Amino acid sequence: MAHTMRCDNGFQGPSRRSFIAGTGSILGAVALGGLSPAARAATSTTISDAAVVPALVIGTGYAGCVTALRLAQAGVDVHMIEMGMAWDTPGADGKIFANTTTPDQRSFWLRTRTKQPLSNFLGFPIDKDIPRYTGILDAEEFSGITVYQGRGVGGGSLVNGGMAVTPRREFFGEVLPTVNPDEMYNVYYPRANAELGVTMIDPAWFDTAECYQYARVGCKHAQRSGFPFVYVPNVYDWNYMRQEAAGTVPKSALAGEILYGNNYGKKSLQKTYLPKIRATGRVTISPLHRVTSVVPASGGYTVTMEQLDTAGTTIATKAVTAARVFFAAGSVGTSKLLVKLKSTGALPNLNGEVGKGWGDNGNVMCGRANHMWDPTGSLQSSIPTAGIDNWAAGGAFAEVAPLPTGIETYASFYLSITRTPSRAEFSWNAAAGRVDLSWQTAWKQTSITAAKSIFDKINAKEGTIYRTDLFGVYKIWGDHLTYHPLGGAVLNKATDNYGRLHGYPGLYVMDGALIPGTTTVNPFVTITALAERNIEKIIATDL
Ligand code: FAE
Repeated sequence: MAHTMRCDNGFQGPSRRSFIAGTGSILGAVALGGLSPAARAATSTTISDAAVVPALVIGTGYAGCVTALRLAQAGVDVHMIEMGMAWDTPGADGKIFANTTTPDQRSFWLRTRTKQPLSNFLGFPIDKDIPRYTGILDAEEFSGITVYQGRGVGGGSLVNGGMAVTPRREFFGEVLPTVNPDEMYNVYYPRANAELGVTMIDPAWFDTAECYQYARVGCKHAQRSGFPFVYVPNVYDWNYMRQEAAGTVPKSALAGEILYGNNYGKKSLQKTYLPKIRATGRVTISPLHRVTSVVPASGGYTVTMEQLDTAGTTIATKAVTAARVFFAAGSVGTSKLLVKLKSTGALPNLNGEVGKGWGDNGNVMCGRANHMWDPTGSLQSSIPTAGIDNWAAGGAFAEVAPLPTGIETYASFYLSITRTPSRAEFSWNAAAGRVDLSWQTAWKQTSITAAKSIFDKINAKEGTIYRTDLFGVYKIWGDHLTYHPLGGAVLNKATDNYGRLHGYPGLYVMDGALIPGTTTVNPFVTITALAERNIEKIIATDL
């Protein structure tokens, strides 16, 4: 029998008005997806060696898509360079993306063994060998932390949970202290929510859907301990999920698809910004091209890139001239490039803030073992839609995450975003020829403490304990990773207050590297809104 509850709509998710606008924009994007032949030609070819282009965007995630769309709409021809694959062609199983329960070569970026965020189940390791391939999820290992990132046209939108959260306005000063909140909350957050198609689950359906029993159990336990429980907006198509539940369409969220891509239902950038970008006819996208260098040249900058095959081998090197270069390679990708280019003398005038101010958004995971009378369900939607908002009292916002194993686990699983003071720095390791990150595992302790402020209390109230079998043998906390890298080229420090890199006119940072380590909630709406703000200013004043 479903437990009936009322969660707060605590977040400034989309209003009814922006919901309608968002839906309209999706339909508009789909309609525009029928391209003219000229537009198709413009998007099907990759960039040529020795090309001279007005604008080059490195990366095709949220910031890269916002940048390319707005530049193209302003009449600028744009070339987007993406190290990952296009993800537009089905594999041997007829699907573009692999399932979370059966990872294969499509699942990981150039690894011969999976590196799943939950490494163990019932104490047993669950990773397995796979062929080395330019797969979709990169588990990039630095000393002390593994940073998960999406690889491919669409960036992180291909692999993420779709949780589309606007930070509470009272905490915005912690997120972007030099940005005017009025313009963000009046203009750019609504614009981002509308373009991304952000909507809220229907509470009546949440209350009864079998696939959200795990979230209802999470809600019940949180509320019994006095914690505010909130619905969290998402970009998943809820009507599609209802049809999945009814068995009338192919399953995606209800088949455990998430970390390695969703074949249906999730409105990734492939269904929002990218069709609009293609419809302009002004944008070329080059997948499997990795930028390695940017140096000043007459007419702008020489951008060097490697073209990769699906084994990750360089099959060609191209050098193009771009009048303007927009770094949108993600917090880690942009920071690594800038630190290397400054340290190796390619861009020596970048200032000393480059590489600094990097944080993990306080990510920490844990599971709780419930009593037998509190099953969480063998069918779990892979799309999280609710969380515990204890930011004001304890510095933690915990999303109730699924464990879509297909069997009853009696486990509640959480990804907490926490307030943490630790910030790391990227530096060039000349001997090894790579960029290192100064993160220390012990820095996660503040995050664990913040998360414990919620879960110790719930465990005491419910008479339950932590799961110790998910991250190793007798290990409670998933404190080895982040899904939310932020910072490394912080706004108004490494750049001016709109992302223009100091020292190099025509070079811009657009992505999560601008945000100094925290968004207090899941980050992609803020990354999208900030990019919308910055590119509007850049187009108005620099072009
Ligand atoms: P991103 O989306 O990472 O795009 C950067 C792109 O640049 C990528 O496609 C790279 O492959 C490409 N690139 C990097 N280096 C190069 C190079 N040298 N040359 C060419 N291309 C390059 O950046 N956030 C939420 O708000 N809600 C969620 O529910 C959520 N869940 C997540 C779950 C997982 C498993 C992961 C990994 C992340 C999740 N995130 C979530 C984080 C979110 O996806 C991330 O903050 C954004 O994708 C970052 O956007 P950017 O535009 O900064």
